[in-house]
Amino acid sequence: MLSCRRLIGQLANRSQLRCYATARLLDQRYVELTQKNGEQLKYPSVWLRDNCQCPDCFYAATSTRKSNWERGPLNVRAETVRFDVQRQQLIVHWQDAHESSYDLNWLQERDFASRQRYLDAVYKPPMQLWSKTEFAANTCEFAYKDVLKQDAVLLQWLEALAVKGFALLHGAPNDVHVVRQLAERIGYIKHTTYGDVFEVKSKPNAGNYAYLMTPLPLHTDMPYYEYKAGINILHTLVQSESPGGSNTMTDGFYIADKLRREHPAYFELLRSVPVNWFDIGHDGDAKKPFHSLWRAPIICLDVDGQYARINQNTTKRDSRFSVPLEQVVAWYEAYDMFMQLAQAEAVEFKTRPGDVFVFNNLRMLHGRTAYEDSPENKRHLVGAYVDWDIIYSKLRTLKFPNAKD
Ligand code: OGA
Ligand code: NM2
Ligand code: ZN
Ligand code: ZN
Repeated sequence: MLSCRRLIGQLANRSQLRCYATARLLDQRYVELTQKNGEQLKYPSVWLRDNCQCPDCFYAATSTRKSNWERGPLNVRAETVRFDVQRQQLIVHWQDAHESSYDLNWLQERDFASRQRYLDAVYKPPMQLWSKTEFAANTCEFAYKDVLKQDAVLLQWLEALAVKGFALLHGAPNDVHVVRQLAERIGYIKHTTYGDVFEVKSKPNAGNYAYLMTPLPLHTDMPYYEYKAGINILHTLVQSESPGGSNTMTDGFYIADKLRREHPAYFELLRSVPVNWFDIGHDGDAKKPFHSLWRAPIICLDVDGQYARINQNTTKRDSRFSVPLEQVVAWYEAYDMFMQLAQAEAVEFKTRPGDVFVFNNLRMLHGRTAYEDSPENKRHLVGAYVDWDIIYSKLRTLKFPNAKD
């Protein structure tokens, strides 16, 4: 039998279709709705009052609560509750003579028991972690021009970045503005101490290890930033014809998870011991000096205990290790295991001119194999960053253009 919610979804506006429900007050603290099929929905009355939808309490133009409470709604009790079948609404009468009504649909969408549904659908699509052998199956590829022209493709690209952690674009023109165009297609480019658009090529007096032709071991960019760059957009204009110059990549969240399963004590050390990440110098000839410093562990979890950020860059790890002496050796053992696992799971591929390699810089360890750079044999990439706040926002506007309604 179809659930009430599905019926409403499928047959909206057919007013003859009604869900019968009964409402009751439990201990004046909760309101319980029992639907005809026996399904129950339960809401704290303080939350109902806090989210009253009447024009005195709610400003429809911005879909937000009005700020008429100084201390919050905790002290107003519900007096009576009933379900109005005709209007398909829960009606609450409060002790201060206020009345609130809530559409059943609205309540169902805010069911506390199904809260994960909202987090997965709207907050962030669940990530799919992958091992080396699953690389091909997780590779999503798009045509550059389609990403620029079609919103549906832009959405697929951003979804792939959020879920798989990387994606490849093909067919970009030989133009240094490609990365800016992609960043602005999403929203806003990120300005950093390396500028907004940066050129990755072998440079004399290189101000960053990435601007050499030596191997660039697995790392994440900018661990030395509190607001670390979200995605890295790397456009290949010229690829080295020498052997090497290939990209390497490992899913850092997959590695963290493997470490957690196989070596929980090491995981705990890398999750908890803070490392000082630093970057001191200046970029190119502009000579604007910088001194970046951010203290954070290698594996960072978010408030839900999900993987949030990996920090790793050997060249940016400060020799000032500001932890108790007794933690140091154990930390190095854990770090060594993490890097062994990361290297064992690293994939390697060589981009061609016109390719744009885009990846989640909070998640993917990435690097590059050594190459020979000479006047006749060059390698030239152009890069830019975009923050995840901007990307998720764009993704949601594409997926839910009527979110406010
Ligand atoms: C970087 C980087 C990869 C490459 O510049 O941080 O990871 O292919 N570059 O040169
Ligand atoms: N670049 C490419 O974190 C880093 O310093 C990695 C960043 C120089 C902007 C390289
Ligand atoms: Zn109200
Ligand atoms: Zn990098």
